[in-house]
Amino acid sequence: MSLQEDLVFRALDAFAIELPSWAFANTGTRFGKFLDPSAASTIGEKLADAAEVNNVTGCCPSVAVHVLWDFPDGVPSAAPASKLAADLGVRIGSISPNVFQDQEYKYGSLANPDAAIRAKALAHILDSIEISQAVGSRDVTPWFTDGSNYPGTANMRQHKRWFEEGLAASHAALQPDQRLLIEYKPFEPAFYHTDIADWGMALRLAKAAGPQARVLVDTGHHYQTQNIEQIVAWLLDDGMLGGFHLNDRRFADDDLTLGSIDPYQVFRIFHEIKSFEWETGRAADIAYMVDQSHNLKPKTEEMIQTVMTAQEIMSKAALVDHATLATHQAACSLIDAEECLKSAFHTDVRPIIAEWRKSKGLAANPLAAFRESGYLARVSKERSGRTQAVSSYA
Ligand code: PSV
Ligand code: MN
Repeated sequence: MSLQEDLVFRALDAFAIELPSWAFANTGTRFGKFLDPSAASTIGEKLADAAEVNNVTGCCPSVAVHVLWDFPDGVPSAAPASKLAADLGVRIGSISPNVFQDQEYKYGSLANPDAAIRAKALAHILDSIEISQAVGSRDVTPWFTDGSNYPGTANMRQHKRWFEEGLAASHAALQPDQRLLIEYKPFEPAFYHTDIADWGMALRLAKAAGPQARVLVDTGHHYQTQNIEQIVAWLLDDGMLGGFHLNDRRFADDDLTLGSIDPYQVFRIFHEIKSFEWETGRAADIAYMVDQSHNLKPKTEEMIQTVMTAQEIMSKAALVDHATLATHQAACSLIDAEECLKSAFHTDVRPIIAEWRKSKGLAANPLAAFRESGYLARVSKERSGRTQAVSSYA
């Protein structure tokens, strides 16, 4: 086996990608939804689709769920779903509480001025943590829409303190092996201020919440031109990077296919992780979750495309010659350092990945294998014609 093959094989062996249940359901924008006859409506169908992606890619062992969308009655529906997932060869992954959809949350959740609503939001997060424990899931991933739309309408310092309180109370319910991942987003749906707007705020709140809290980086939740890989580098260095919500964006939180707009940025992010691992000699404990939902592309095929892209870019990042790069950096050999990075990015890793797949008994091309399986035609027939539940806050 060549050095390149060895590096790629080891990178792929260690790279598990979590799929979001909501990617398989009908979704849309506030301008409309185009219904897909193959879209999943129930948690059972979402798990079946995710399991199909795992069957052809071999690297998606878990499925992220949104509590209200997937387990509306809590533990009673989570337990059978967990059993079904196991039967399908996957498991329930991160658990997202939902404290933004109900009418009560019009003016916020953990930072709502009404103490009763703050308590309701906390109770839902605690219920979600109970679900995570019932299904054996490690990560709880709340995302908050709290903020305000107009200057002067909210006390931002007070909001911060309410978040410190609510997240610390949530953290207190975790089992020792669990994590609370704090996600940030600069805007939408709040358009003047968002309570957890950037990685600094998420980091600050994670530290205040407790030792098992980490930051979740959703790649779509940044301003244009923001240097995401630097954020990743800092969080890694501080031991505070919990995971990713992977997607691509052109304008805002577009939820586009990973690497479809700027694959070099994804590469630079993955490179920071590989560089950290090379320097420290230990694997970074990161949950790689996809957070995308597609209104136009066929959903299951899109997930396979995303996973294949993630594997390609991670493989490229694994090929960076860290020792040589470090030498060039130390000598301030700017062109050589940059070319060293770029040569890994420009390597065509697809033949090596095909070999890795074959070594695992997988088809060399998961997308082609999925298309040949007839799964899409079968579920489209089974699922079409009935009212599609829409899993979206949009
Ligand atoms: C919000 O934009 C977000 O990124 C959060 O992670 C939610 O859980 C997810 O999208 C819902 O689609
Ligand atoms: Mn997200």
